[in-house]
Amino acid sequence: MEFNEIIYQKYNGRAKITINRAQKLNAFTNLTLQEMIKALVDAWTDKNTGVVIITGAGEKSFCVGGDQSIREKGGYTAAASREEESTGLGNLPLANNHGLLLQLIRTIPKPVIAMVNGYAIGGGNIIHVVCDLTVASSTAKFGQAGPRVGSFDAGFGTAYLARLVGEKKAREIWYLCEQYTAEEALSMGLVNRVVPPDKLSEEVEKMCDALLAKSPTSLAALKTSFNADSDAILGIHNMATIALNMYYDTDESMEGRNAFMEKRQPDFAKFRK
Ligand code: 2NE
Repeated sequence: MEFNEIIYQKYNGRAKITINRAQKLNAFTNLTLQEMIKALVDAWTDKNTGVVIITGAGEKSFCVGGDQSIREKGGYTAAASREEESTGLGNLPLANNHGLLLQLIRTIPKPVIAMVNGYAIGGGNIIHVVCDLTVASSTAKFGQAGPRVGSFDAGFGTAYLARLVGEKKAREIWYLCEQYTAEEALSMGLVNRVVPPDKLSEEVEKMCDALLAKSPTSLAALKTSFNADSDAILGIHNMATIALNMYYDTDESMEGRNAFMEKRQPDFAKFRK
């Protein structure tokens, strides 16, 4: 399989997806998301694969969410959709591709480990949130950006996040858009383990060995049963995706995006109702 924006490797029972846009802090485009979807489907159907790793290229970032430089009024540009034709998955809006990716991470009947090597911000944070397990570098930073940049990732990004960290903390994370260290993430239940950056791969490999030594059917059944309790969140997520696509068509949303790109504070006052 050939990819442009991810690196996909399979070895020793692992399928490893590396978001390969380090020059953009691994912000995703539609093509990135579609390639991740294709890789996950391959990992699902490959009998030699028992565990999936998701990470980001370079040392600075896991993923910082949607690529704001290709966002315009109405959403992320159609320019990228020509490239998407190469995946054969059509040109759905970015928010829909993101939702499909989250759903696939949850439903693939194999454990998915997020190996968070730096920034996990916005839609990038939510990718790791829905993974089964998260191992973070001590240099990682976590947070949401939506209300600052004119976006929101509700559903799994809110209701499921709240199950991990609690309602108050989840609201704080979204409303204030602050960043949290890996140690803070560990103490709030957002990640499983924190290790020094030079031990990150080693720790994830150990975790993969431990998972691959277990019964695959037992793990699949456990994963599915853990999901059952939160599967209804998909309905909220899909509703929120419809709302997000409409929001992307507003001046209010563009003020957030433009302020970020112009490196200034957004002025949302005129949009208060
Ligand atoms: C990521 C963060 C916290 C990093 O801050 P800092 O201070 O370390 O770096 P800086 O200078 O802000 O960013 C470095 C370069 O990366 C680019 C910046 O524009 C900057 O470029 P240059 O000035 O060097 O040319 N960059 C950072 N994030 C980017 C992004 N997402 N897209 C394109 N370029 C990006 C800080 O940069 C930050 O808060 N970034 C914004 C994160 C963000 O807005 N994410 C999207 C949220 S919405 C979303 O993820 C989403 C969606 O839109 C739809 C569905 C689902 C999810």
